[in-house]
Amino acid sequence: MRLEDLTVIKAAPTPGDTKWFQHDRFGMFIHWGLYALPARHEWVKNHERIPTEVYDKYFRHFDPDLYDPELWAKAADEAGMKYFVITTKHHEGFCLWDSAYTDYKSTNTPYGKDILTPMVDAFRARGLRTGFYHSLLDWHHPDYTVDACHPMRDNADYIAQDAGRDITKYVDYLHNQTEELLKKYDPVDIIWFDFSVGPNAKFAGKGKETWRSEELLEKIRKIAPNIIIDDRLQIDQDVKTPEQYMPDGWVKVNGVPVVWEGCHTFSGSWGYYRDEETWKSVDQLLKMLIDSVSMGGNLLLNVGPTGRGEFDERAYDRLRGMGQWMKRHSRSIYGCTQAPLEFECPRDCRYTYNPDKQRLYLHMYNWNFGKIKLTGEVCEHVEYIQLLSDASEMRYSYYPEQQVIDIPLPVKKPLGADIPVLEIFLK
Ligand code: FHN
Repeated sequence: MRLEDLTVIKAAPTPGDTKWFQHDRFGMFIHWGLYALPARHEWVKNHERIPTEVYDKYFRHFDPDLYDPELWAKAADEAGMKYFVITTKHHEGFCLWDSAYTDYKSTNTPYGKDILTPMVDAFRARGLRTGFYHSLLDWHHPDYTVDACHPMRDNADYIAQDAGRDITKYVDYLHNQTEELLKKYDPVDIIWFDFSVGPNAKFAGKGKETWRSEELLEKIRKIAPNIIIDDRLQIDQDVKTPEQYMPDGWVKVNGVPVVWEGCHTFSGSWGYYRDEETWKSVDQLLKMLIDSVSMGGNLLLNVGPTGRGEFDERAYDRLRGMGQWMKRHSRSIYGCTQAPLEFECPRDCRYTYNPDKQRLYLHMYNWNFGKIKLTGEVCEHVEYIQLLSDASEMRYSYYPEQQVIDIPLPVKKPLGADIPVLEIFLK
């Protein structure tokens, strides 16, 4: 087969501009809010059924004196991340910017300043695209009614007061703040709403009807026609968002491959969780990135900064480790996607493919000392092979009758790459 006749999957077209997104592949999620102070999960208000009047102690003590978004942007940039998505407001309702629609914002805390503007400026200064995560749930707003995820869902007195709450006023607030954010920080590249609440035996759910999602999408597209919007308004837009698991293939909707981005934590919590220790290794995190791209997707990897405004050392350690690999191997990530379906991938390896440059990348999760064998359709297209980390030639023997290529490998894995990659030039 001719190279151009091979089967290379492409995602269905999207309303927003996802071309840059599918090229850049790798972003930083940041979950930061008052929940950094209890430091035991961003759902602490829910988990511990904390009433707002008690939770307000975190508002009164929010003073991230060591906050320096330029350090955050540097860490993201050097890790190889190309966009960031910050929680402008999480479920607790606390806003990181000087919103005209609420007093529950960083400018009214002891910190006394707008958090969001310097962050956007710092990340843009390093060339990263801007994404806003905005919670649909709001456990602080006076008109937000109780549902299956509400911290007060077991409190009969609080539930009884729902009669006096008007959820449509909250949804007006949601729409107003969305428009405020998009206008104030234009051009925003991604808006990441989260999430629609299912019904249970006790409470109604909150979905696209509650949020007036169609109306909200129209307002958003009027301000930012090319913005990327996620799927959690219950109306699919530009990107599907599998969370905390690796799909087993290119994500599809009704059998059609779509733009997708997996979002994951380093540890067991999105918000800073001091005593939680299930931190993924650099090797695991790199394989999550490679696996995502090998299936045509993106990886959005989350950091939860501390109440002092810093990334913790465990996060810096993982970001530095990923950056060391990305420094020499980002060519196998940026601009890459799933390899042609006709290419059989060797055992314990992953292919990624840059269709524009006609280069195939073989990521070796295990070092098959002695040799590694390519088989089938790919063999007739190989023109040259090098080790990506140092551009050293990898000589090989091609047996056209058997459709096999043998690539001798030294016993010891070459230095410079925990996950070695062969760059295969195709013809
Ligand atoms: O409840 C949130 C959670 O705190 C976090 O923000 C994740 C990130 O995608 N989204 C929701 C859980 O799916």
